[in-house]
Amino acid sequence: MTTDERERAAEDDETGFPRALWERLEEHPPPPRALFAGRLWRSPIRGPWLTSVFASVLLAGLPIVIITGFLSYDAYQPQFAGNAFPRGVGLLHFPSFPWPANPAWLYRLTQGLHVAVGFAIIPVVLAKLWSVIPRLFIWPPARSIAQVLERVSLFFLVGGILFELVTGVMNTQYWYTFKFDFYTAHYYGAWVFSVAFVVHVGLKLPTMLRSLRSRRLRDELRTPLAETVPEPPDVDGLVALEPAAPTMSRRGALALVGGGSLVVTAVTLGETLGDGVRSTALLSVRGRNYGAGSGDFQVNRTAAGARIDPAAVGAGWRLTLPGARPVVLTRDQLLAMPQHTARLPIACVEGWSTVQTWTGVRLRDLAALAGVTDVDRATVRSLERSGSFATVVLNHHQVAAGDALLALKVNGIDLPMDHGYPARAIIPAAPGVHNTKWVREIEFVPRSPA
Ligand SMILES: Nc1nc2c(c(=O)[nH]1)N[C@H]1C(S)=C(S)[C@@H](COP(=O)(O)O)O[C@H]1N2
Ligand SMILES: [Mo]
Repeated sequence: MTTDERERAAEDDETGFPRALWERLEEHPPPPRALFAGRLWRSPIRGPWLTSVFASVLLAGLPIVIITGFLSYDAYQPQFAGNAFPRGVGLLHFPSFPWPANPAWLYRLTQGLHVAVGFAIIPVVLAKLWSVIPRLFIWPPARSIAQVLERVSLFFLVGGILFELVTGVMNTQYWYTFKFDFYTAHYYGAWVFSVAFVVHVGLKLPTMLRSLRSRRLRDELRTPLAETVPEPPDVDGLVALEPAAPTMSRRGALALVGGGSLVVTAVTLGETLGDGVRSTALLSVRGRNYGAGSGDFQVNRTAAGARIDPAAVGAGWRLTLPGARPVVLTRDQLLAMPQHTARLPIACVEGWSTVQTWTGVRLRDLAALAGVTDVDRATVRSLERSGSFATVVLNHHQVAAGDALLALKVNGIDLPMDHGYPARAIIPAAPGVHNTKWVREIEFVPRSPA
């Protein structure tokens, strides 16, 4: 459409008769397009304005999900071999930086947002896809190189968001029916989607802004079903050429989608916020209510599940600090060291979190005991010897932080077996996975070898 035509179309919009567009459609009737637009997709409320409203919500929400997602990758500290995540990432390395150790709620916030906003946008994504479905059937399918490129980017955009939402939700539900590794797949999917998203926004932002201006939200919210009429025909073919009678107003559609988001949020957010409100998380697969005891809170994997030999955590258990002069400590010796107490969250990548009161020995005190004053990193090893929890590498912030603990107690009692007895790491601001349970060894690596 030329600028001239667009101006005329805009003028005609005011009177409800977009002559220029009609003329254009009559001059170049694209038969299959008319067929689908007229017979198959007949909703009278589908049109560029409604699409743009959904788009603007996604334009606000998706960057939050994308950024917090990449931050989560960083929080896993993939620059350290041993924190093998995501496995097999070669070229697509997001620049890594040492994840900070404060504020303590950092990962709880970023990952909570990732999962909560990710859930909340699901109804909006579905509505947006519904609103543009006629575009899937435009004819001819390949009119120009530019159009082919746009459609290829749409394939990655739509495929990418659906893949990310489905795998993300499945991960929060412990539903690993897929054969691939969740983290690797979700990470590569994130790159595919993010690039397609940036391209798509670049191509469509002007259309979105123009379409948003074509109607006033306030007026739409006042328009009942009886007065709902289609938007003027558009060059993109979203508006039905033979619209059916309306069964829902635009404000009804917005309320339906918004209500859907609220319901999804209401049944998932409790798990993210944790503790007091957890019982509201109807979609939680982890149990909504724990007992009132000091050790009664979310368990990611039980000692039995991790195949921890009860004999290995009895009186014979020792903590080893390897180094130039290795240090071997009993639990009583650890308890005899200065104890520090901190209220810290465990915030899992899966979106749940819980805040508890932990007591134990500061990691930096253990480093000093091992003779390492200028710590570069520390490798924490578990009695659990296989799988991704066997070793975790912590950066220098995470060792130096005053609240970074080898915890021996929680809420005033000895750690329960399932929470990592005899000792577990509790690292402020870190993802839950870095809070290694059933620790047997911590190797402090100095910045410059002594
Ligand atoms: N050895 C070991 N440590 C572990 C895990 C594990 O399975 N094995 N799970 C990790 C994960 S993913 C999380 S979120 C927290 C959960 O701690 P909790 O089970 O005490 O709630 O422990 C972390 N430490
Ligand atoms: Mo976790």
